[in-house]
Amino acid sequence: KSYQLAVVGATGAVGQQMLKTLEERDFPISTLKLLSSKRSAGKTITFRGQPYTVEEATPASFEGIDIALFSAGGSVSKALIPEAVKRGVVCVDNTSAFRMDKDVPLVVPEVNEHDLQSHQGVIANPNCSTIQMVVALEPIRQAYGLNKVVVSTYQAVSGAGLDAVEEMEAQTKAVLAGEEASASVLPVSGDKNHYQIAFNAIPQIDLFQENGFTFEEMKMINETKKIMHLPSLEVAATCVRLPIETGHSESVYFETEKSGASAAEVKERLSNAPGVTLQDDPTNQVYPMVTTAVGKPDVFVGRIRKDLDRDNGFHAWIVSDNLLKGAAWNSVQIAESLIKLNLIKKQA
Ligand code: 11C
Repeated sequence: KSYQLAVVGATGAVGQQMLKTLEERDFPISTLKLLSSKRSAGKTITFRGQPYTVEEATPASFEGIDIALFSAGGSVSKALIPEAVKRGVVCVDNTSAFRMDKDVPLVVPEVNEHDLQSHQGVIANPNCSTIQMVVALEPIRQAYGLNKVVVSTYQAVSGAGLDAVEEMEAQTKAVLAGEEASASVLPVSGDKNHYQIAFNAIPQIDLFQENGFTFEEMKMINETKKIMHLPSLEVAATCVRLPIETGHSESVYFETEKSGASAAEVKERLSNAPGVTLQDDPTNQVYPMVTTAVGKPDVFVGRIRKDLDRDNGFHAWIVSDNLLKGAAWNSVQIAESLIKLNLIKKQA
């Protein structure tokens, strides 16, 4: 069986990784439609050796499509996903547009693949920084329960799109040449002030909310509870942007429900967990790093140690490619799970 697939946002940072992942996974595609906003329509992209012209996404684009992967921003998803669903398309949405809707499953296959069963045409792909954290925390929850999570992130610029990556590169060159570095994208294009990311750390990802947390931090908090089905889990997040092109890192403190597990037992659980690669050997300086994680689909976990004061507290360092497991790979994995579970109705 093969499927009529549409990729919306095909020219973006995530869209490009989606196409690469679909090629690598040999995804069963009968016809492929590459769609984008008006701005990027007309570009040519090669897929499996064939040139495709990117078309502007409109409601009519979705006629006859079985599966659509959306990564063209929240407003595109909000406008077009209802139109696609009306036409019988199963949509995997990589934006935050529908993530917290109660009828929309928010899925990381290693954690809650079973939630796909209840989909009504839309499945949301979580935020990148949430995904890598829950992949690492789920095996802990299964073994010991989970009460509390405190995370600080060290996030790459590609999370904010290709414009942000270009801005960082231009600023880096300018600073090294002793010139003024101009900023117009980061920390977030929709806010009043813009700051240099080159040689900097910016403690703002997305807009501030009334409670003092940023939207990125609130995404990590709310999405984690939803994906793990733990509404009363205590979660706090501080999200920081660093001048790294791709690969998010996270320092995570968590408290388990059961006390008494050793760091060695936690490592053992993680070493057998799906989607996790354990890299934890301090005597040989083995730990996860962006430079070794990028380009790979897994979530890399290390630096696991028991808290010095709390018997149920642990610290870990979690790294993953934000464009792969954080976005493109997780979306393609959701599509593969939908096929495996027979949850896509093929259209005539
Ligand atoms: C960032 N995490 O690094 C964001 C990007 O909700 O899917 C992903 C935004 C989202 O800026």
